[in-house]
Formats: sequence, C-alpha cells, structure tokens
Amino acid sequence: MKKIYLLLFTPFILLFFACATGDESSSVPSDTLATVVERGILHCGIKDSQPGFGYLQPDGTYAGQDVEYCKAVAAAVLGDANKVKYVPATAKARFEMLKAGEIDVLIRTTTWTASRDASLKSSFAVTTFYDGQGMMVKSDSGITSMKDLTGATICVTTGTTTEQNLDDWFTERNLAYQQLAVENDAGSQAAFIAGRCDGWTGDKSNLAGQRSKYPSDAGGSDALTILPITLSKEPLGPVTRDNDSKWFDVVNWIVIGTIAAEEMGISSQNLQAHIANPKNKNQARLLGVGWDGGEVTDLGLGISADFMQKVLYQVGNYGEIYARTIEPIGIPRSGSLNALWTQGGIIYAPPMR
Ligand SMILES: N[C@@H](CCC(=O)N[C@@H](CS)C(=O)NCC(=O)O)C(=O)O
Repeated sequence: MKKIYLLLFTPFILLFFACATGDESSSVPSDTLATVVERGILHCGIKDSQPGFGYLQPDGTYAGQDVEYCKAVAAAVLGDANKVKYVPATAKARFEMLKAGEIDVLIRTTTWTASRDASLKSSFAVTTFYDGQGMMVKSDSGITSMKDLTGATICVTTGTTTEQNLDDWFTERNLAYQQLAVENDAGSQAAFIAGRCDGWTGDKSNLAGQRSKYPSDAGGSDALTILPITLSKEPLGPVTRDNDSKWFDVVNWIVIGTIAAEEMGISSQNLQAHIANPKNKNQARLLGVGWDGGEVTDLGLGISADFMQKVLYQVGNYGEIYARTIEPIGIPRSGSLNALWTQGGIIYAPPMR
C-alpha cells in the first residue's frame, strides 16, 4: 500500500520542489560574470540623488564615484565603459534588489558592516571611500554641537546605518531626541526646509553633496552648516551577492587595480607609454603586458589579462576618479583617510600578482 502511495505522489513531490526552487534559480545568477558577459550589459545598482557619488544630472546622465566604478567594471568585463544599465536603488530596497538578481553589483554609498556581510547575502569589496556620519543644521539655528540637539527632531533615512548610529549616540548618553524617518534625500530636504527637523544626519559625503545643491530660495549652501563631529565609521564600497566568488574577485580586483595604478603613477594620460615600456614587472602585471619580451601574466580572474588597460584608458585611476567626482563637491582628498597610504591616508592596494 505504502509503495503505491509513493509511486502516485512522487511526481507531485518532485514538481513541488522544482517549482519552489525554480523561481529563484532562474532569475538570480549563480555565475554573475558569465551572465554579464552573455547579456553584454552590466546592471549596476546606484544612487541617483547624491552629487559626487551617484547623481542623475540634468542632462539625463549619471555621475559620481560610484557611477565611475560601474563604468570601470563594464570596461574591464565588457570592454566598454558605456555598457551599463544604471538601476537606482533606494537605501531600503538595495539589498533585496541585489539578492533578487535585479542588479549585478550594488555601488551605492553602502557601508560595510558585519551584519550586512553575514545576514544579507552580500559580500563587500574593498572600500572606495572612507566616510563617517555627520550632522547638518541650519546656519542660523545657533546649534554648534550634538548636545545642542537634545530634545530636537532629526531627519534620517530609513534602511541605513545612519539611523542606528544616531540612536546609539543619543541612547548611550541618555539624551532625548526624535527621529523623523524619511525615504530619501528629497524627503530630507523638504522636511528640513519646512522646519520639521532641526538636524539632518547622513554620511558626511552625502551632507556635503546635499548642501552643495540646497535651493537658493531656501538660502543656498550657506544656509546649512555641517558640524565638525564624526559619529561613526562608514567604509563605502561595492557589494556583490554571496556565494559568487568569481564575480566578487573580478569586482574587487578592478577597484584594487585603480588604486594600484595610482600607486605606480599610471593614469589615463600616460597609459600608452607604460604599456609600450613598463618600468618594472609590477607595472607589466597590472597592465597585462609581457616584461622584457616574456609572457603576459594572467591573474586568473577569468577576464582578459589586459583588463586594467581598458579601465585606465576609459575611466582612469583612483586619484583621477576622485578628482573628477568628489573634489568638486568640496571634500578635499589631501590629508584625509582617502589619500594614498604613501601620503598619510589608508587607500592601499594589495599586490596584483
Ligand atoms: N552609508 C550608509 C547610508 C547610505 C544612505 O543610504 N544614505 C541615505 C542618506 S544618509 C540615502 O541615501 N538616502 C536617500 C535614498 O535612499 O534615496 C548606509 O550604507 O546605510
């Protein structure tokens, strides 16, 4: 009798499991590198409202350091920095979008934390910008320190490390405050202009960007002051899905390659001379050319050995990217954590060999 039941129901049981797992496996690539190469276009999750990092410009194009790293990945993997579909991702939805396969990589001012790394099916590549959380107030508010915000209302975006750090700061000190949760930067700006919050908190890079485009009829950037305090560590960088180490390695070493190039003094401007005549073996390995008539080193990433030539030619090295995107919003690199380690910062490339 038991045998008959088993025979009768086995096809249904198999069908059930096939359907239950089929959905996920069909839309979420397990080999993102192969998927991107086959598709011929990179789906890059970005932010669209933050000057300097991910910003939709009036002409309809995207700009910023995160956007440049999307381009660098497309240049390295597809040979063309323009082969990117930019997918705006909100703070709240970004990890779900990555998990669901709607994007191949998330490059959106995203802070590397232990719980995100472990619980959100994500893997964090090397940091592209060392940030910290700040607090912005109206210049004429008389507020000069965090303590002055006791009992105040503070605008904060949901789904961020920002809201957790803010809460830590006040609760650790037993000070009262109120959060006004907003969905995005436009929401923060509107609430701030309407006087619904006394403080506006976020990554310092974001506050600088928002300040730089504060509407002139609300007083322009001079109407806002960023307090000197830094509330947290916010290492920002690209994120890929867990269990796809081939793709993770590709993304990671592209970023590292831009740093290594700057360390070696190779930029988009002098690239051709270095390709023709690398100064040493390290340069030859980075650029995927032979040294002294010898073989080209393949680093084993599964993309062409000269991928950094494409990145440097079409996008540039870390310093060039920084100068083009972040300097203009008023965050100088010199003397900051984002300077090269040889110049007092912590931007450092492990060996590309
Ligand atoms: N780096 C932080 C904050 C990044 C972030 O999402 N910031 C907020 C503002 S501080 C934001 O982008 N809001 C706008 C939006 O989600 O569109 C994180 O990874 O959680």
